[in-house]
Amino acid sequence: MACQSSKEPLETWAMASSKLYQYEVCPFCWKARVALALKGVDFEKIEVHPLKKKEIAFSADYKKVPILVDASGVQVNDSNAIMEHVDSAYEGVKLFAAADTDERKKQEKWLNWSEGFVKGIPPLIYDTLPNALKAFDYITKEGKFSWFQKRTIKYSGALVMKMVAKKSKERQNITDPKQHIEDLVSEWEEALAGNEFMGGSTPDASDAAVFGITLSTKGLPAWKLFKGHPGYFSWMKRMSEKSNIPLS
Ligand SMILES: N[C@@H](CCC(=O)N[C@@H](CS)C(=O)NCC(=O)O)C(=O)O
Repeated sequence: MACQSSKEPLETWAMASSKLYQYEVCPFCWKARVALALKGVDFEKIEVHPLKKKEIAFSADYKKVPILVDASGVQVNDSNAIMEHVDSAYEGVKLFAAADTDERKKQEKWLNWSEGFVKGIPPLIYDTLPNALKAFDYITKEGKFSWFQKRTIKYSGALVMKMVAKKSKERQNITDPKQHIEDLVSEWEEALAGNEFMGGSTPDASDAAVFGITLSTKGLPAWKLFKGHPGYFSWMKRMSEKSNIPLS
């Protein structure tokens, strides 16, 4: 399956050499995708079977996604580590400022904030079984898995994620998942304080993280929530332009 190249021009080129092992609906994977796109790095997306995970069998100890295997064969696990690796290994917009600077502290602050933001997403998108099934619908459109595999992933994935989301909602004391995300979106809008990006005139790692997390809801009912906040949506459009990742 991997790539829908006509829709995502900069993300997947014919001569792709780096490989990103991912799930299409995984917000952490989207963080890595945005960082790679902002840096203009060509890469191939490899969709991982969430139950068998044979695509990442090469990774003996780390069994989560995203995993990046870069053009030199270096394996990098974890979305934040991937963003840092990509930033230091490639030219282009700087996602991270030098350590111990005020700029870096601000980036760390909003990256930490994004860890809370991402936790609010599952309660929102897997709140009911129909919504959870919708979130897994993408799998029926992907070409790589067999008909049977697609159905197994869709139904088992939706059931598991609905349960995970319910537990997560309770743990976080979230009473209204929609309102919870609305409040965080307003907080982000306010913190932008009229700047184009959290990084100022160019996106930084926190912009990449928050935009990536937002993109993981593309096509789902939750997506409308983000588009309903004018300041946030304008920032999304600017991020879309910079990363060349379309919003539709
Ligand atoms: N801290 C990691 C979290 C990655 C993560 O939790 N990924 C999930 C998918 S969204 C995963 O692979 N879970 C294990 C599984 O599916 O078995 C990161 O930022 O990359």
